[in-house]
Amino acid sequence: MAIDRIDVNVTSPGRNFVTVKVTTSEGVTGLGDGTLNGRELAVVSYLRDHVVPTLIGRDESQIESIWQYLYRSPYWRRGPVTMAAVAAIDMALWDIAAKKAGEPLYKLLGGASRTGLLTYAHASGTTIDALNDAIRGYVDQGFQAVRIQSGVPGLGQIYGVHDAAPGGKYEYEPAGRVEARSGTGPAAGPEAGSAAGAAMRPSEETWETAAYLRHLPTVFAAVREEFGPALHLLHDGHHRMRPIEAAKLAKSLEPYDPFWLEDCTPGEDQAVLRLVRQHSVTPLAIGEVFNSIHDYQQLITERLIDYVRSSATHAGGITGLRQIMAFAAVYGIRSGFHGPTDVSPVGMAANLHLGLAIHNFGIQEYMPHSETTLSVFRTSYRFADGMLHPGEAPGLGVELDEEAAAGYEYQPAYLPVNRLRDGTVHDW
Ligand code: CS2
Ligand code: MG
Repeated sequence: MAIDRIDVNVTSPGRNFVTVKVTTSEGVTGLGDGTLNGRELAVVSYLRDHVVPTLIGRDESQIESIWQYLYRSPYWRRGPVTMAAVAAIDMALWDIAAKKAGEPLYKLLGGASRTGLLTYAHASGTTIDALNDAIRGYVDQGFQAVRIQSGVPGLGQIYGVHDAAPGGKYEYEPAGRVEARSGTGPAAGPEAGSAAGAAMRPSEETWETAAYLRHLPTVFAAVREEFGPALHLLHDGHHRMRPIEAAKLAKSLEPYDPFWLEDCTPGEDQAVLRLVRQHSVTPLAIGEVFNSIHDYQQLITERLIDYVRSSATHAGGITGLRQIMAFAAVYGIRSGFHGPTDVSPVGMAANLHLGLAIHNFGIQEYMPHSETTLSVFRTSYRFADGMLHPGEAPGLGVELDEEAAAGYEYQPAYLPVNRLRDGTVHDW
């Protein structure tokens, strides 16, 4: 039994996805997600040029050893591109192992620790009324937890904030349908320079933290008044605050009992969270841009966070994320795995199987993929009464319809850029 063949599939059914398919000498196949939003083709090259040729002929059951081989042997460790590539292979090997056992993957990870996974939806609105409409839609579907993002008076488009289409379903793609434009685009920021040669640019948004800090507590107050105390409310700060601003926000949200405040500061300078902790008991979640256990060392050992936000896709697969969660368990820190639409259905299934099995599960993010995406990736996970379950199909339980996938060519698409009013590039 050996790895016979590895295909790297790139498809764009509504948004871009990178999927690995590993085929064994016995004809068993496994899928893995290596999608890195806006940098997809870098992962494709890493896989095709540097990973695939080294794995052909290896024993596909040696999942841990292959993970260590891909992680340690190239000398250049970690980083989002590398770890997304490692993740894709790792998931595919776990998928194969579970299919060979004829069991859903969670049974190989220790079995179910719960009956389902508490999950949260994304609700947003440019106004509080629009936001409340979106929340109501999710509550009607059975969600018990909702992430709330809102427009800020005086600011224009803010990342992740959209109203429902008139008379239509509340559905949006927060992370990638902002397509790179050909041509010049608006001149923005001090480095805009000459328009010539600016072939592709992401869109740009304007940000002002003071206006946001004034407005957000009023949004939480209005939502609590409308929906009462029981609905779990989450919020994503998208790394936009300085430490003292983050502490101020965490403290000002306390009366509204948030489930968590996510990414209140940029993730790199971790000691700053001590300041936020000194001033507030609002639970903190960080980690969607991290890619290894080492990124969490200080956050976990100092108990500076309450929830781990990584996904299997961006943190080295099931093997990488399982390491992080075992470490977090020692400190009583729980999972809040990243589940936006730029984690493919394959990556989402990996999150769900691991979440069902580990003891320190907390909550799972869930942005349902579009119908177009789901016509290419056939899933067996299910949602009911605010809970997700990975399903009972052998392996990860996701199939890739390669013929359908071939109909959706890769399209360059980038996340937007965030600037202060004076053009300074800002975190987001
Ligand atoms: C967001 C994501 O899900 C989240 O919490 O922060 O939409 C994130 O911006 C994208 O996944 C980036 O690719
Ligand atoms: Mg986030």
